[in-house]
Amino acid sequence: MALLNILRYPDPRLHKVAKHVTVFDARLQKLVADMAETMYEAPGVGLAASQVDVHECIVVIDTSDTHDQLLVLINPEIIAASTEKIVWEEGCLSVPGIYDGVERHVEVTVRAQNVKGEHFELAADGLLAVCIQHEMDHLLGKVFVEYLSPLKRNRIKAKMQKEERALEREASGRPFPKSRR
Ligand code: K1U
Ligand code: ZN
Repeated sequence: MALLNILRYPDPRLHKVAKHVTVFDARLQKLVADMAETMYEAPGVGLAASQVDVHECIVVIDTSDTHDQLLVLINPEIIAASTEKIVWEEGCLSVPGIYDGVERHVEVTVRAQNVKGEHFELAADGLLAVCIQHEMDHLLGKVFVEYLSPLKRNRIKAKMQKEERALEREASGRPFPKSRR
């Protein structure tokens, strides 16, 4: 297995729309295993393939306390959603350190395929329902900060860009200028 690189907002590749999966082979099994390892290591409770620069409709989720309830959703579709909504404080592995409230359906029913291509349906509420909606947004090229006000979003973008420059400098071995610390 291997750890995958998680794209960081505002990387434009996070806005690509993922394609339907049609081939259920060993390559897909390895990708799912690598995504799960990457999610657990981060640590996070979900990961969409878009976040690791693979633009295919694949999601892994584990919201259990024991980290042993891996859910794999391939080609997920929401087939029912409650009218009741909730504002949930969300995070994102592509926007590390940022948490903010997003309005989501309280309950959703999702239809998806497993890694063998078999169809199944799942009814979810609480964090699992929120996580499914968050990950399915990734597949559509949408990052949760896009639900926030333009002011908040631009502040987050500027903070992430500053962090990116610092990470690039660190990797290059060049010192950070004192005036910009
Ligand atoms: O898609 C992602 O970037 C994963 C994201 C999923 C998510 C979390 C919360 C609400 C909606 C969607 C995360 O996993 S962020 C990290 C996180 O929530 C977490 C990290 C460590 C332990 C428990 C949770
Ligand atoms: Zn995310």
